[in-house]
Amino acid sequence: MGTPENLIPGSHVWVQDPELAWIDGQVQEIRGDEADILLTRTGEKVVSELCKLFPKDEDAPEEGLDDMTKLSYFHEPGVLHNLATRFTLNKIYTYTGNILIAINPFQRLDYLDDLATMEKYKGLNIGELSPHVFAIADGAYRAMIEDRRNNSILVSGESGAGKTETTKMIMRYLAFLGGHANAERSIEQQVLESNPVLEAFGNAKTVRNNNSSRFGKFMEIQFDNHGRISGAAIRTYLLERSRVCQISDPERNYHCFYHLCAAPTEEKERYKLGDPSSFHYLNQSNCYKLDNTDDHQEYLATRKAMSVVGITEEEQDSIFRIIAAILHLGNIEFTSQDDANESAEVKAGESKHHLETTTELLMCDREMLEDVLCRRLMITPEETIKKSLDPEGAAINRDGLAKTIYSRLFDWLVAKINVTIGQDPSSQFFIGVLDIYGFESFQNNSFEQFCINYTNEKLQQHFNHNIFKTEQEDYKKEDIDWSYVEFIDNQDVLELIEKKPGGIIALLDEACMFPKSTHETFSEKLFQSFKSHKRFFKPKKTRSDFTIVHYAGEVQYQSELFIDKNKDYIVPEHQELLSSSRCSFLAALFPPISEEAMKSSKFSSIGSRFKQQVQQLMEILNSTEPHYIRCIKPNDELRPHLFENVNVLQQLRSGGVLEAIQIKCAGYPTRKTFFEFLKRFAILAPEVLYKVSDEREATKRILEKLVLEGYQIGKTKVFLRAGHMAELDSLRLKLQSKFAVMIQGRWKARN
Ligand code: AOV
Ligand code: MG
Repeated sequence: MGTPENLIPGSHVWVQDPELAWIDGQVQEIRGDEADILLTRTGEKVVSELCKLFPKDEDAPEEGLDDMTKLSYFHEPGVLHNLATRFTLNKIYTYTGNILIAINPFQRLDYLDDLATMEKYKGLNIGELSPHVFAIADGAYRAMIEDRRNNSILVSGESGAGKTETTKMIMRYLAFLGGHANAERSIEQQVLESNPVLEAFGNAKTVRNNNSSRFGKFMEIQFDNHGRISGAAIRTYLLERSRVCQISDPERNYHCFYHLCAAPTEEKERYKLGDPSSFHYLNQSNCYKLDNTDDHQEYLATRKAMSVVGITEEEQDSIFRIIAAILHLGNIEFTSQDDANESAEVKAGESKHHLETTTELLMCDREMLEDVLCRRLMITPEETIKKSLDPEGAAINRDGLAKTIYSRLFDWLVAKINVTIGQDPSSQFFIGVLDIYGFESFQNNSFEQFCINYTNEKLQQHFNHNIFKTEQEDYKKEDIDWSYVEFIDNQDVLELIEKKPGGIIALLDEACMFPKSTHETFSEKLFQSFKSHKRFFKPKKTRSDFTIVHYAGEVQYQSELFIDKNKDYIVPEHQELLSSSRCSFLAALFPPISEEAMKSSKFSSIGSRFKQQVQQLMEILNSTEPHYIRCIKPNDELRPHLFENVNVLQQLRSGGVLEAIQIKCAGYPTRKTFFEFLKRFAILAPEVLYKVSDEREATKRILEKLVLEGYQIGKTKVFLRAGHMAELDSLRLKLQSKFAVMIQGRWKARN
């Protein structure tokens, strides 16, 4: 991409640097294939190969450019420098054509999302004001109204990059556009207040993000014929269940547990709660508090939000009682009745006390709870026997019960919010907003990361397809002169994961159905099946780990818990216990299941169901006009004012942003059918259209009249270069306002 032949002594260039990715300097001398460079920052001299240098635009405006497609030198260092420059000036948004890049500021920038800012962006075309999430939301809203078509806004980026915050801004803006003035429990208020509720129960502090979403969310905001919000539907994806009973330092469990432990004294007494550090499910980590967050205030806010979304006081009481019960349940420890360490029983002392409290809070039978925790029914074709668990087995069993209760509770919350807000059956169109967990690669990666990364692969493909494929195919179809830009497709990773039969999910299901499977036999099967797959390998020095080469990098998965976590199975005794609770709320979470279903204990696969959900989501997305927001995390310390080049570059690469920029710049970011074009722009030069009936010809004449350069006219569409659309639109807008003034003037004159 560099143009070394144009470099001469004195040229300003970008040089590769191991720490900062790119640094700038000036060419001093050129010797053959090499050049001496004087680094601007340090005054040091370095030698670099000519072909590794990139020209630096010395005339670029100091404040950077708000759209990458306007860069005069388009290359990696240019893009990075532009983002860094803007970030220093607190300009966190930058366009790449119609993709918005948003860099997490890790600080409140008030001017970013106040009411005045929303007012400003209302009804403006993209590009008329500085880049903003509101401009994207406004564009989606207007496209929906004008084209009468569903739109979607896809927010992506790695964990902690700002997806959830961005999504909330989009929702606020849509509520602002499509709201019903002054109604306190209006639909839009309920839509907005669903956020704190779902965050309290579905978000937690991780090493990557203090408020990490542990579930995916797609929200369909429905509008009526007048463009007012008339309903909404929230779909959530795969809550991380394991967190309820297992956390590692310095992470936290779900926020709601800490909120409740900071509730007003009277409530804490009612739920028999103490300090979070006294509960096993919370004290596996030393982190109890979040910076800048007061759990007491959060508790009150959650309660209030729950009321807004229609959760009654009584239901709230039950919910928090169940949350408290989970904490007490986690404190029940087991010991062995005999020396053989075989038959578990609840330990004397504290554990008995917690057993008692759990019983009270769950309003169930004490003996039954103890029995359910320590023993398991074994059903064989001949007979049903009750088998004692060993203490370890009992603890696992207890955790299973906790997870089951918590995930049912979460599902209930989502369903309840959906009922309260209500779907509008007569709604004409919607804007879908997707906020889904970002790509994850930890020290330990299990089934959850596998599912999360699979989703991200799907979304990446959607992005690729839209940006790249449609772009190229469109050019091809239209016979437009176009040199192809190669791009990386991730179809092969997707096949590795989701192919049926033979993909990883399918093989996992097989392993789950075969009683003798272990994680080792499962891994072995994977190794055999994908021996020569480009995207899969067995890492060295491990026995059962496997590595997938994802679009965003390699991730090493530990297969230990895959089989267990893939089984969506409720222990029949748990079911029976909970459905017999005297708390009608809890009992209703576990409606009795038929004897037959109970006996068959057929395995249902979480992975396969998740795959199906993701596929459904993709179908919905494919039926909409997509808008993309790519969030970027400027550093891993979650600090304001810190922009780490290497880190950002990695995200730009893995998110396909750089390729998108390249393809956009090289090509024609805007294309319109002749009809669309004329509908919009005939007004600009009506005089040239006299007696022209052919749309193509008409389009041609208008463009010639307006003296735009570089556009191309295809078979059915016109292809415009970056910047053309904005130019045309502003001409149109000027003309329209002139007309408006004229008409107003005449009207006044007449009256
Ligand atoms: P995520 O949704 O992308 O991560 P969040 O939206 O939760 O990330 O952002 C992480 C944190 O960054 C927030 O809690 C804020 O402190 C800060 N932040 C993000 N965007 C902004 C903004 N526009 N202004 C100010 N602060 C911001 V994850 O859900 O972990 O994938 O799973
Ligand atoms: Mg999030």
